[in-house]
Amino acid sequence: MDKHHISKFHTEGYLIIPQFFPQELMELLKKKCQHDSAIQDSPLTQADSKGRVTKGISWKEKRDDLYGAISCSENLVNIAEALLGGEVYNWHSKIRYKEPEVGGEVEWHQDYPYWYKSGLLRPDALSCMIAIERTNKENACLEVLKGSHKMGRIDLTMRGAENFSKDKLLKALTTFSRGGHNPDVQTGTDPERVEEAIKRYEHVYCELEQGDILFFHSNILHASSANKSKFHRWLLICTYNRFDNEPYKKDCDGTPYSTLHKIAPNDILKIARSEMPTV
Ligand SMILES: O=C(O)CCC(=O)C(=O)O
Repeated sequence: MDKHHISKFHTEGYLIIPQFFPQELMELLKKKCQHDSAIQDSPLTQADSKGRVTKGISWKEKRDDLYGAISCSENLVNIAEALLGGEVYNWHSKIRYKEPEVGGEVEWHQDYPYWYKSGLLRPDALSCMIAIERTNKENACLEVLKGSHKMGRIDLTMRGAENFSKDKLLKALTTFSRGGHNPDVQTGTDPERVEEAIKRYEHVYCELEQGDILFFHSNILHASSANKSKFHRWLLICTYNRFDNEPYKKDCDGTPYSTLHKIAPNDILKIARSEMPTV
């Protein structure tokens, strides 16, 4: 990671690093995911407006398995620290699985507005997407609007509340303004701003080969289409927050700081191999 990469990330809002993780590790990780019933039966399964689903799991706590080890990858975390300019900790991680032909769409959004509601004062957080297997335009790779992180935090708006009764609307607005979760209400990035941003910023398909990684800024506008292809799309996304940016809200959805113990590449591979008999 040199100055050029750091400055590219800050100018464009994202950075792809090819061939970061070895194929053997990615294959072992894929096997673990494929056999993980928590992913298949996940309550986090999300349906888009057409009912197409994206499966996944997410976690905030320290995990002692391969998922946890990769989130603590020494080489990866060192880059996150170089990009954010200081010590980081794992804010959360998740696996996102779009099945062939049914994987759902993700609308244009920024991540920071949600974390802002959880109590992050600054957007000093980023995500790293790890391609467990190839992801391209065909199987719904991540799309970004290059440089759109410079717009700063865009407001979230509530969706689908048009026909709510007065009482229900009041309850929804109260939860929304506090950043809490209300199952009746969906939120999204202000569509008017998104429409304008699409006209001004270059639309990039972040195609990744197996083992490539993609860092993206917490304020970059990103989305992905439905997976209409015959190919699976498996991604691990690890999110890091700067240690001095821990959320001030303790009762919300935020993760408090805890030291991240970095794990060396060989030790991650050992963990992956040791988990094999059990998957
Ligand atoms: O799964 C995807 O394609 C999108 C993931 C995403 O938008 C996110 O993690 O913020």
